[in-house]
Amino acid sequence: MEKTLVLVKPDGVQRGLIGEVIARLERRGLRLVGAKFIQVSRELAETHYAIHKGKPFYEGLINYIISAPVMAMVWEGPRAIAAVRQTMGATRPWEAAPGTIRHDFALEVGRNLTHASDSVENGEAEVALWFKSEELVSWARATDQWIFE
Ligand code: DAT
Ligand code: MG
Repeated sequence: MEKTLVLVKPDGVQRGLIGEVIARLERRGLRLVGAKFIQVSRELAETHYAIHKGKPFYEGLINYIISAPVMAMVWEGPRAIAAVRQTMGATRPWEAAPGTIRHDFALEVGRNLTHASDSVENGEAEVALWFKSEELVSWARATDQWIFE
């Protein structure tokens, strides 16, 4: 089953939107397998966003993600990467489809509330970066048979 890293970034935490994000992912049918509320170190932020190093927004992005606590989670499900990206909406909130989190709660690309892995490979790498294997819970949910085909 595909796993994806989801972050409620500092703006989402400060705005009281952790529950909103979790509710939408639960409602979609995704299964939570790990969660922790943490203050991100600069080192972790730089590793996580290494692909963006050198871009004009990089310094601002790092400073934003370490500016306050984040809610880090791992969610799983069939095609979880694509499903969660769809629920988050486009990176630029003004281009995000109505009904997505970024459409419904954000206006600026640098305050777009959430992170979600963008490929199966990156999902695996990001889950391993943010979570130790013993922090992930492998479990059967009572409703799985009604959600997973
Ligand atoms: P996403 O978060 O949708 O995966 P990304 O990986 O391209 O988007 O970029 C990571 C984050 O960096 C994004 O959520 C917000 C910020 N960002 C991206 N492009 C930006 C830009 N042009 N100006 C400011 N911030 C940007
Ligand atoms: Mg990305």
